[in-house]
Amino acid sequence: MADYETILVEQRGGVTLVTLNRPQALNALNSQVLADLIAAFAAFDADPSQGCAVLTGSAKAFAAGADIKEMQSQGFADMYASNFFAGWEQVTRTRKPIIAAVAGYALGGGCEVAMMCDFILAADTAKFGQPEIKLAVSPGMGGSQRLTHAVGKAKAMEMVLTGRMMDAVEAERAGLVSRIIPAAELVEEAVKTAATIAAMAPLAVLANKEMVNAAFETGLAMGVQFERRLFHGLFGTADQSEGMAAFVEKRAGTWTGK
Ligand code: CO8
Repeated sequence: MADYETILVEQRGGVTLVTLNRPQALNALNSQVLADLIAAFAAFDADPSQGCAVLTGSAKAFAAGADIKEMQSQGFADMYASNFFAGWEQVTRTRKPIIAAVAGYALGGGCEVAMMCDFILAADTAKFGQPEIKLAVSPGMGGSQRLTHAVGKAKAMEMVLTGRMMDAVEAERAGLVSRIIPAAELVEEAVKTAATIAAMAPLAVLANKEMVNAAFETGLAMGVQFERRLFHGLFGTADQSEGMAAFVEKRAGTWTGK
């Protein structure tokens, strides 16, 4: 497996576990982290033995934001010309699912990257926030949009205007995270959840992820149409014949990814 500077990558069966590893900066996201993550997720997407990924950080911080020290000396011209942060959208183009397993701080860019993943599992220690306004800037990696989609305008507006953090209980109640898990079991439970997904028929996993995402990117009529087309398309796969035959014959299905 490739060597990365700022992340650790290991395969656990069909699950790729990616751990942010800049403990000295609470996993602040700099350009090296971006390059490492893009390479790791591209390798994960291209590896047919891998079905689902987990992105996690440390017990103290998933990630405490974009690297303020890297951005400090940048001016408008540098940021605009380099389209700073645009590379992060690449993470959302990963076709297989990525679960964010968040313990401790997920602030600014850290919260934004967690929200780029397909769903968030939160440790009971998790804290989510968009505190950029305190630095006289704003979310820049999609946070103002994805947080608003996830928790609604009232909470999103309060969080981005005040920089207030949300704990795990509030985040679950608001719909930002799918479940809360005791911190000591977070990674193990996230890998187990990812293994459940990795054991599904691979084409069905891609199609199901794509259609849920369409709910955020299109209107209802287009989204339902998109779902229907993908649903029809899955009836062209060998795994659909196998899955339905296995059900009728009361046995487990075995998938070819065809
Ligand atoms: N960037 C760089 N270094 C960081 C960051 C960060 N975001 N967060 C923490 N660190 C560093 C600290 O500087 C410190 O380093 P050192 O030991 O060298 O001084 C080390 O990590 C440990 O941090 P603390 O000593 O502060 O740890 P505490 O436990 O006291 O506090 C906090 C933890 C509350 C998380 C605190 O570190 C903090 O407030 N961090 C900053 C949080 C923040 O503001 N994040 C948002 C950053 S901006 C962003 O993400 C998106 C900007 C979008 C701009 C769009 C432009 C296009």
